[in-house]
Amino acid sequence: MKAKWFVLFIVSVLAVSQASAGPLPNVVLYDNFDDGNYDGWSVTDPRGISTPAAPTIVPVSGGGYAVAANGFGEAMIFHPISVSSTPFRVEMRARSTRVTEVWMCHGADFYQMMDYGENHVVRVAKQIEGVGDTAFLWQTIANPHDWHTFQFSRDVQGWWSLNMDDGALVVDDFAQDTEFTSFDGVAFMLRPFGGNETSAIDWVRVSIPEPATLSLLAVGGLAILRKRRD
Ligand SMILES: [Ca+2]
Repeated sequence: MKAKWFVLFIVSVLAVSQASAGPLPNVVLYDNFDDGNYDGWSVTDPRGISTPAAPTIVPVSGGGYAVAANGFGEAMIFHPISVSSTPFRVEMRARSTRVTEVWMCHGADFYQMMDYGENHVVRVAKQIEGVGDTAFLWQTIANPHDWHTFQFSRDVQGWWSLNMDDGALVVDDFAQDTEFTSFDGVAFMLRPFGGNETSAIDWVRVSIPEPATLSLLAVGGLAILRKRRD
């Protein structure tokens, strides 16, 4: 019996660790901008078709500082990464008056994940050669101009899912796409509506999900448990 409970405990711990959205050991990029700068990022349009403005750093409630665009300007920053993986996860806390976007870049092409406050939706799309624009998701959200947390993920089979505000809105498997499996950068596009309106990103985290070994350990634990019950 002791062994049974021990195995149950291990399986439970593994299950919880698998479900956790907390810091992961395989984080590719994380920045919360609370040091008051965006060092490591450059004011660049990875498409090479515009000369974007630099975002400002603004203090935000509950989040220290955020990168933001005010007024009518369109601000953009880019951070290099080097990732080859089908599964990945992009998380951010963002606020949108018009739109805040995070891109997973493959050269000048990219996956585009948008807090699209102007249209009261979250949108995910793919752009190729600056003209192709394949939309995967157009999902209405509540309180579109407030701060929200977004988790966009793609699994090993290429299925995309959305989790907003820690499970308040979940859209599983809304598209299957593996057009890009290597990425050389992460970019933000921040577009406000004008005046004192602000579109901002408080933090971003790009990670590769836990390797399958933990899942295999959990499955192995269950198998041992089942065997002991026989
Ligand atoms: Ca922050």
